[in-house]
Amino acid sequence: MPRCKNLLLTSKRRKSKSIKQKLIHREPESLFPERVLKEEEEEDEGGFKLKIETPSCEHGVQPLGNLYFSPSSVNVRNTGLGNLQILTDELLLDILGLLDATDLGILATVTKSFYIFANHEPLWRNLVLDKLKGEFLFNGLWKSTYVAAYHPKFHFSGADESNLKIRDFYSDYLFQSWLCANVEMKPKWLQRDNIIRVRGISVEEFITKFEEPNKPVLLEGCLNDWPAIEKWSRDYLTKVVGGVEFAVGPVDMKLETYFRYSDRVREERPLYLFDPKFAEKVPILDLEYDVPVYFREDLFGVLGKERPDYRWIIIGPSGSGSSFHIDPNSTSAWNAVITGSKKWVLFPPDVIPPGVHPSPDGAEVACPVSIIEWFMNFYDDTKSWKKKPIECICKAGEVMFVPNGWWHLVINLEESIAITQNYVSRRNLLNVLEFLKKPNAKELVSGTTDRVNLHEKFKKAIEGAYPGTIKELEKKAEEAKRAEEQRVSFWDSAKADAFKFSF
Ligand SMILES: O=C(O)CCC(=O)C(=O)O
Repeated sequence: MPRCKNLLLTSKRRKSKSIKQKLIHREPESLFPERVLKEEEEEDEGGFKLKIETPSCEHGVQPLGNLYFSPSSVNVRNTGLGNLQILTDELLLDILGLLDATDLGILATVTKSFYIFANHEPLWRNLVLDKLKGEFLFNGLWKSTYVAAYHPKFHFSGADESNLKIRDFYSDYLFQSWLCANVEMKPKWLQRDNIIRVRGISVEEFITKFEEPNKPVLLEGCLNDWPAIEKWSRDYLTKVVGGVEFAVGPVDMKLETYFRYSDRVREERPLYLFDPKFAEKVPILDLEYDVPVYFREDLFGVLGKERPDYRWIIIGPSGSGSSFHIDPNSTSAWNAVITGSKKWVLFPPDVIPPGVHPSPDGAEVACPVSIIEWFMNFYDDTKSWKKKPIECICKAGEVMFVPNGWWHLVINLEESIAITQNYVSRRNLLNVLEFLKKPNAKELVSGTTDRVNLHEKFKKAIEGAYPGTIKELEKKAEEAKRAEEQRVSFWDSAKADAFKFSF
């Protein structure tokens, strides 16, 4: 995962999972899958609707299933790759990712197949980010952005060059990549709303009903006095931040440059602005929001400047977001939407979301699919599960409470600006200490450079600032554990007695 907050997540490219059959049962002559998708959508709610003004699939690439309806039965993908045809598309693209722009350009002239692979936009995105860092003027396509930066006098011959159609090229991988960049969220993915919403509850009620039992909740009406709610428009932010650069994936970018990109982007995983130092960089932003009353206890504060990263400004276009992860260092979090809206899907700590594969030591999480592909391929799996995920749409002015250990995925339904903070309170202090003490803390702990010593430093600072607190919490936890064991054994014996009586 490119964002620093989500170091637990190593995002891997999807395995090419077969595209839903319905996409491929089409007339052989239909070379433009998107037209067919639009027609199918009307009558079959299992189809996908494309965003308006979706360009046809890059260079006319079709899903592999279409090959079976092709009169020629030739896949130009293979004939044009020679001996390399045995490689999977992913592997081939990984190899092409080692080439520089000139070699890619040359390769694109070799065969139709190489033309398609060497023009694959994510390869050019990597080249742009690698070479130009955040200093690029995105013009809608990564390749032409790259070329414009290095050869300003060169002009693409317009749409023709960037969208040359190749007949009889079939690839699920490339087709899926285009589909994911252009598909609309289905209404049924947005419908489920089973989160508890509260307004104006007391801090005590929040603690007993949600924080203590570690349950998510959506808090309404607690941002009313934030100046940010009134002020943080695009124009205002661009003006107050001036030339300051923010963290966007692997690079730093000026806000203006980022908005230029996000206005034109159409990709499966849009770059996301996620900056942990925004308040230090632009102190006025710090003055325009306030920690909601429920989250004022902030025990990592005892570490002063040595505390791990804990607050972020988040900005992203529709379709951007965070794929499944658990928040760092066993902290809980709140996420306040200032403009826009976000769809949330959350699973409790004991339920691993479908399609997600954490390593046994928890140091890595492989989530092979993008957010949108997760909805396409895994969302429906949870329909029959007893433990359903918690879902909702969090709108401007609302705050999500994300309890520690919960898996969550978030997708922006429109351009959104949000603030999130991760925190430690007495309710999760023991969890956090236990997490920091793990033998593989070096891999697990994030948001700080001194990962190994964080446990000792934090424990010592808490003991200094709040003497006796850790002991007291440990005693309480021990009592709660004993009470739970007694409750379980009472029911076990009651069940055993009932069993005896029934004979
Ligand atoms: O994209 C978002 O707003 C969610 C961020 C998130 O999940 C996180 O900060 O842990």
